[in-house]
Amino acid sequence: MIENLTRRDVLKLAAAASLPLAVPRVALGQAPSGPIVKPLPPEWFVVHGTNAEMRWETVRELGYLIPNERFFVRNHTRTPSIDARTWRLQVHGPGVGKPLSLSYRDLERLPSCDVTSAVECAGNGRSFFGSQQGTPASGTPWKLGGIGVARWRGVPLSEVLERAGLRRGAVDVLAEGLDDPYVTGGVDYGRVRRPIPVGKALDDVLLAYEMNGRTLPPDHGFPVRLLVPGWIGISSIKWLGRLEVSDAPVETAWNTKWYPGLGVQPVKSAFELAWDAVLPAGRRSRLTGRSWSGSAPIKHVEVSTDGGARWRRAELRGPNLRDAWVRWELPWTPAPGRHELLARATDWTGTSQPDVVPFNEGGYQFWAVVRHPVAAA
Ligand SMILES: Nc1nc2c(c(=O)[nH]1)N[C@H]1C(S)=C(S)[C@@H](COP(=O)(O)O)O[C@H]1N2
Ligand SMILES: [Mo]
Repeated sequence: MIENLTRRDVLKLAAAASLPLAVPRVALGQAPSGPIVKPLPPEWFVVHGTNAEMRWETVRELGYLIPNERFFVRNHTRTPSIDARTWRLQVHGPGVGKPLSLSYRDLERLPSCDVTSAVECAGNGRSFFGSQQGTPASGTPWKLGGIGVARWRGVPLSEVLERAGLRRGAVDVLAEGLDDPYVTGGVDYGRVRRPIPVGKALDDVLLAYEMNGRTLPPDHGFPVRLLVPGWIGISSIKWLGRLEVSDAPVETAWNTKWYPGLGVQPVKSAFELAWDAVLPAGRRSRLTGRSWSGSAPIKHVEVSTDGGARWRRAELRGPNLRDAWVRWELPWTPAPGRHELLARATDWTGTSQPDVVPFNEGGYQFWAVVRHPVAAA
């Protein structure tokens, strides 16, 4: 438990015990100065404003799960500081007969389970609308590092909805975060929130309070976040404060102005390589990567090392879970010079990544095959 204490916890404890705050700064770590609390070493992350993208070249040494300190962060504003002792989750609205106000302890006492799932931003891959298709979309210019896979533990949302007396006529569950209201272009859009249909809410959605066996970190939604397997990241509302169950379809800026009509994430692939990585020429390298789909496990992955002329099947390795990803590898002996690597996955619904995807204003769900430049020397 002790190793999970944040600087804030330490400060609170110190204050509670009225200890002099002469604790050395190094012992506490740096005070969070930006919108993200955890350290963001440049070897691990590319920072885009309030967001931090995972570098794919660092994933090669990692296992199936992305450790909490390596997981990408997408914040509309900044990570809030929430006290779990006073925190409450309100469950209310015309879709429930018995509104609830749950404490952290209440949630801990409810039945829980583990779910291994990706969280992926709908905008992951957005920069390729510009660099690969010549039609830039505005927004965070993610390459492919706006995704991570973790093992989440928490209470199935169905358990809570059942206790709240879910009504037959319930339609949507609107989840709202406790982070600051989102203001952009001079407009205050209110707190970050987005509805999910009741069918999905009852299926596999989790009220997650643990990530990879640790207390949920502040940047990933402490004390409780929603985890919506297979769906775009914005569905998985962090710092959850409220669940409003409606008896009619709900509209918010986050399902009309942004992310309209999106739910399940498409099939995608990434190489565990730096952009413009340099490999040893004339020597056998092991190309590795991961592929994922919100619809089904991955059936096969084809790789081209010559810009798309010829394709070879990669070997799939280890777990291949729906809602998460599969790792793969393939040997390659590059000739000196520049090369373009392509990986194309097909999931078990039979859907393969296309060469080109239609443009959309938001730059969402870029799932075309990405052309990854490397050099051999
Ligand atoms: N309350 C709240 N929830 C949120 C967000 C946010 O800014 N505020 N960002 C969303 C978006 S767009 C994504 S992609 C995921 C990112 O989750 P992560 O930061 O844990 O990786 O959280 C979602 N949940
Ligand atoms: Mo996102």
